[in-house]
Amino acid sequence: MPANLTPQYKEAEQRYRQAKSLPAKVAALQEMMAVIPKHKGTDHLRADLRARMSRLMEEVEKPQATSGGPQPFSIRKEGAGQVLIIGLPNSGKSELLNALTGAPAKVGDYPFTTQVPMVGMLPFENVLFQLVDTPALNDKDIQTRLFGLLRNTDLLLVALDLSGDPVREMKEINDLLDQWGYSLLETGQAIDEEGARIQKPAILIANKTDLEGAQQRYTELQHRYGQRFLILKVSCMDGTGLETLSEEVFKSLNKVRVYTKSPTGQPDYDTPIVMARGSTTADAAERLHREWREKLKYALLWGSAKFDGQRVGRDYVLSDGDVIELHG
Ligand SMILES: Nc1nc2c(ncn2[C@@H]2O[C@H](COP(=O)(O)OP(=O)(O)OP(=O)(O)O)[C@@H](O)[C@H]2O)c(=O)[nH]1
Ligand SMILES: [Mg+2]
Repeated sequence: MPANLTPQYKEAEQRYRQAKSLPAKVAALQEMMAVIPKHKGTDHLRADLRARMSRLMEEVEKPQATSGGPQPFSIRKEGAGQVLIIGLPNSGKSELLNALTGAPAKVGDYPFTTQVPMVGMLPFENVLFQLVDTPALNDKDIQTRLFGLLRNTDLLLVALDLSGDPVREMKEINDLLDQWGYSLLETGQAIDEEGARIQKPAILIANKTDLEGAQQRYTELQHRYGQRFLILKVSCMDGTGLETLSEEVFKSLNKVRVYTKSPTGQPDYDTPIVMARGSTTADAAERLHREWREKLKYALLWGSAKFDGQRVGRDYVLSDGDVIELHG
């Protein structure tokens, strides 16, 4: 299988082999991923590079036993899903976190204000998402750790600046993601587990719509990327578009909320079980209590059932808002 590797690739590979430090290895591998010819013949090799990068990232993310200090880029997931705000400098990532969650992220009218990720909780009806503001994607000093953080996240909000050139920004972001082995999942596209890239669901956030000329740039952006991605027009300044954002986040995360009730009681609508779309009554039972998975014989269902209180089996696929009564 001829891979037709270029001298540039071979040079980077040599540097990779000789690299002594972790950052040097990542940098060389990053270059190999960037310059490798992209065709069928290199599919295997690219998947292998991506796996190597994953392993390196794991090492990067691992808390250093000696340092003992805080690990700001290693964030424990909380809530119904983790959502990362990414983008270039000054696009309003931190302002967006503040506007949506009230978290006090530092905002500046100069680039690279944010140096470490910052977390807030984003409410939608009766659930909370973990929203994370991140440093600019093109900040070389934090790239290794930032792209490590991207690996396990559930959804990306790509912040674009309508006062600049959002189409160019989007291209630059795509290139950076590509270099680090990522790609954005497009509308209607299913995740390809075998693919050479880590695909991440994403919503484009066209920010600063309050500014002069923003509408025209939004139209251009929509024209260029609207078929492939959901684009939301927002302003952190006057609040435009922010009310609907959390609902779109919920939809993009592909989750359902299910409520349980006892035979005599009422469902508790304040504490949903949040599960991936496609989950079954047996999955819900397990979330309630581990033994319930084995114990469950059937459930009574209100919501997506044909009639209230319909009896359904263990493999019944639940819909958002369903109420179930478990029977062992
Ligand atoms: N007019 C207007 N200005 C905004 C809006 N959102 C953010 N800004 C301004 O844009 C500048 C950059 O905002 P930040 O939130 O710091 O941008 P950032 O993407 O976090 O920047 P880095 O941390 O440097 O990557 C600040 O001066 C904000 O006040 C908006 O919706 N409208
Ligand atoms: Mg910031």
